[in-house]
Amino acid sequence: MVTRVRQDVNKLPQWDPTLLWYAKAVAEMQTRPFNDPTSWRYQAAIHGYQRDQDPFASDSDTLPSAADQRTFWSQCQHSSWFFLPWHRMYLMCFEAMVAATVVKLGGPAGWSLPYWNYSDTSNPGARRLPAAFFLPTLPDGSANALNVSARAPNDNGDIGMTPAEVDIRCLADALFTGIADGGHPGFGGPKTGFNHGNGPTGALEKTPHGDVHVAVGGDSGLMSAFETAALDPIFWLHHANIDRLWQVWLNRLSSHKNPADTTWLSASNAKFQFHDASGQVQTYTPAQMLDTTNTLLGYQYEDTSDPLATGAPVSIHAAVGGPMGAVVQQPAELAGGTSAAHALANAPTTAQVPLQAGAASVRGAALTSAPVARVYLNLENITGSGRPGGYGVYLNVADAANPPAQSDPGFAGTLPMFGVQAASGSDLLHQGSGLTYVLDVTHVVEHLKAAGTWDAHNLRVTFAPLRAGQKAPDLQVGRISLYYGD
Ligand SMILES: [Cu+2]
Repeated sequence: MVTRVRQDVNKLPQWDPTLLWYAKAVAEMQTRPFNDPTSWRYQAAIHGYQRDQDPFASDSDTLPSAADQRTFWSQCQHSSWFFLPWHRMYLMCFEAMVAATVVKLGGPAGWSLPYWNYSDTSNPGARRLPAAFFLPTLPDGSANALNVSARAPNDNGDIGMTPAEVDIRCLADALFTGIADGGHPGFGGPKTGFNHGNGPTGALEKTPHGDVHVAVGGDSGLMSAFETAALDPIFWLHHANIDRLWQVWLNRLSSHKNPADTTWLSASNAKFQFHDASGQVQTYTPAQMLDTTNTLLGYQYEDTSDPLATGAPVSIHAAVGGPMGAVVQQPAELAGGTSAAHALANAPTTAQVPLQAGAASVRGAALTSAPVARVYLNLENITGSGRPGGYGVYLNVADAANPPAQSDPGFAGTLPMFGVQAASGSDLLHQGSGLTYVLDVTHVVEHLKAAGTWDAHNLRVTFAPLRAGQKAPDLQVGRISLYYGD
């Protein structure tokens, strides 16, 4: 039963009651003690927590018990097929807490979380922070709790986010679940158990999700790391949009389906516990998260229409039929990879990737008669510390020291470093194999072949910082490899 509509923040007046009440509720939640599960800081700690990164840490903090922290904190699921359902659970509980707070403060019932559609190409201001998130005061002159200073430098909300960082080509991916073998990581992420952030990342989770995080947070802000992201009130509108894009993807094509695997549906290899708005502990499963209009969730989005124009790229996966007509992926074939780590810097760097001309015979050779094969660039085991922003990736550019604009056909995509520190083992909960991103570079390789700049024995991969002043003291890509796949 739908009781709430999550609205597009860019279509709301600057101080629409939804935003005004959000600001008041955030301020109220910020006054609650840290060990209160409905407090602002506790809610953010559910996503990630590390004491030495807590900007509000104080000697007067009363922390929850160690057992409580282990059960409820640092639970966010990343680089996993649980990314979408886990964040849906998280938003559901948070939204109910804000709604209850609004009522307590004398506001209307039924408050619902708005979403930030930064990918709306019909709105030139879509990539700017909505005004309610940077104005210093509310209309009555009191402080605005939605305005936080720990963000990337911005001019009237303009954080310099580019179209490539909010690209939604992931909506053309046919499969929810990737295989994590060097081929496509899936729209929703690869099959994992409980996973806080190692390994290949699903297409939606990389872009726009990760890019928007680091574009808003910059090189020191809250949004750029798991442990602080949810302390920024814009986090929740960003994730409402990611949650909406899940529904948009499902609506696009009848062949777009959620996993039917009971391991995913019941989270039988993981356990997701939250406090509901009344403070009761609940265990939720992805199976409960499939229909936003069910009794538990009770919401729908103002707009879930298909934003990709007619004739938009349809993934090759859609054409591959498996048993019973199911869409399947064949194992990817390695075309070549580096044998040493490549260090990233605050200036462009280039890695040489040796390719074996004879490798990947069937699909590699057939590449010229596309679309029978896809080409995937894997950036594996990216490790580092801090908040190093993001990189643009280019293949075989002419002037590697001065890479061209992101509109250049040699531009392969972005590498957001959201979560790199958590994935690198700098925090006790994780093993530390780093982030792994997979870029579908089929279109770039086709362009290079047509331009005569493709070399079957050597690939040059250039990494350029997305923003000046990014710090990357110990950031490296463990291995760079190229795969042919479906
Ligand atoms: Cu996020």
